[in-house]
Amino acid sequence: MPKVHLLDYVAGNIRSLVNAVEKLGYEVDWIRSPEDVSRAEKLILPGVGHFGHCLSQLSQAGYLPAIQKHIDEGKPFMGVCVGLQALFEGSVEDPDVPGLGVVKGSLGRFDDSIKSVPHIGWNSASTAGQSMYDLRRDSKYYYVHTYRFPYVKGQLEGQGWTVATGTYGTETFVGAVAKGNIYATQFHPEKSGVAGLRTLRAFLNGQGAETLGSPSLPVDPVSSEAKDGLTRRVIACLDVRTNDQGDLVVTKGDQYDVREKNDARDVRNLGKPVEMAKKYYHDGADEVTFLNITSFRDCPIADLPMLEVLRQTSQTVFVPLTIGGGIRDTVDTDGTKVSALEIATMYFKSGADKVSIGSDAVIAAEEYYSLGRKLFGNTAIEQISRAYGNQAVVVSVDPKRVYVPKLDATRHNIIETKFPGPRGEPYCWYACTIKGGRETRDMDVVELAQAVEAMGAGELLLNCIDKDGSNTGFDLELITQVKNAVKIPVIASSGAGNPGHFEEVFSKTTTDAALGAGMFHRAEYTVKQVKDYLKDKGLVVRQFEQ
Ligand code: 1PR
Repeated sequence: MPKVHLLDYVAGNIRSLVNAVEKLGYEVDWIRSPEDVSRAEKLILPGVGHFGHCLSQLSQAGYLPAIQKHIDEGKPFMGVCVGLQALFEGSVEDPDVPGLGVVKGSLGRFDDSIKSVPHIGWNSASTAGQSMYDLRRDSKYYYVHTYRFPYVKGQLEGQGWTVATGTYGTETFVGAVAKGNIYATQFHPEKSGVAGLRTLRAFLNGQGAETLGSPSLPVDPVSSEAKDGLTRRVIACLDVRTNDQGDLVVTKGDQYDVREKNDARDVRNLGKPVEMAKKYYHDGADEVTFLNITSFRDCPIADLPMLEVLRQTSQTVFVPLTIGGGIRDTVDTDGTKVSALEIATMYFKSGADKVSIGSDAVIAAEEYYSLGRKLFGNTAIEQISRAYGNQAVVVSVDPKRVYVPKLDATRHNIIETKFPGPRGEPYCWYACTIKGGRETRDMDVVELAQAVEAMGAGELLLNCIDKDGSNTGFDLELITQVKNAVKIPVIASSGAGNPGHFEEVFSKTTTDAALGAGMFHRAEYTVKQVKDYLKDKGLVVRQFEQ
């Protein structure tokens, strides 16, 4: 098998990149010291997390001169995400840390005044008709980043670079650059489905450099109406637990009750997690989320069943994978203390791209307010986001409605609702719960959202216990309240019953993504049907590429 060298500077989840490279028929050889770099023919610099962390690690370990030499010798080099950013001179993310300076210019932050930041999702990498490592104008690629190099026509081209761009809101940014032996992408090819594997293959096979800058392939007429810009993200969610027979199954509750309504009260068994994830990937799901809804308490941490689910899924599913459930400081069966960060690290090493924190986030938020909104860097959210970047930390919220008769009936953030309570109450607030909805806390969803945003969460998975499994559509009032309270992206969840509900949530709220579970598991609709419906309604979506 031909080899490609990956630089392991211990900066985050690179399992997915290894899986993608192996899928394309290459063997990964690790670079573990600067001396190893001279052995590399093709070198990939993956990048996750902070610009400063990445560059400081590389600098302290003595890698920078070795990378520079590799590039200067004309050997193939690819940077991914922060690996692209490292090629620039610097970034406002860490102004004191210099980049490699291979590309002139410095990165800035996305403007979050009218859009969510980080920029998470599927966007274009348009090359204005020039060929660049088999990037296609009609394809979409998975981005997740807060800092970007703004595109100014002619600026980088004047330095000899071929440039691909994406557009987020009103900002057009650099999605990829290439020149001679160098190729770098802001998006993650290893998470960009078939389109991502195609461009990675072009780099590995050495097919991109010779044709760089020449006129690209004609646009596929079937999909040529596809526009630039971020697509509407559709996520499939699998609630997973062991049933009473000890099998790991995908289940689905109504208002979080996952047992059949008959006398036996068996756990609903809707299928096997890895197989179902694969099916949703092929149906065009933009992401797959696994929620371990029971804690698997009696199991040694190293044998957590979700680790194996992730390992197997990430070998064939090339879209982002999120894992939630049980991410908190814990004590192993042998009495060893294991931190939330260590558990998250195990999940990242097994192929997860994001971890989702539920109960522990509520407890941390309570502490945050009780300590006068001060942060001490010790919560799971802070520790994991510091190590892996904010984009790797999702907070899963399990709120439920509490109706009140008057605006001043509670200190909590209240909304006036179009759906009055059982006694005609015209107002409600959303109380946060923990332990899968079993315990309600004196904290509202706005308080939680703002606290976890301050701690460094990169995204909110906004469930709603009242709507869960109801097939009656998303809780638009809840989503609007939370969207107005934070800048980070929000994933609307709970209640999806048909494709129209997805269109409704995207057109009536500013949600950044929408998630469905039961309607997909019960085969009432496929992800593809949802995407086709959204497309018919004029919304931009990513279609699955064969
Ligand atoms: O508290 O950090 O250990 O995390 C536990 C995680 O497990 C949380 O993310 C919590 O939401 C989830 N969870 C716990 N118990 C249940 C349950 O159902 N009994 N599932 C549960 C939550 C909600 C959604 C669901 C949507 C869409 N499931 O993920 O998929 O509501 O469903 P629908 O489209 O069918 O309406 P921790």
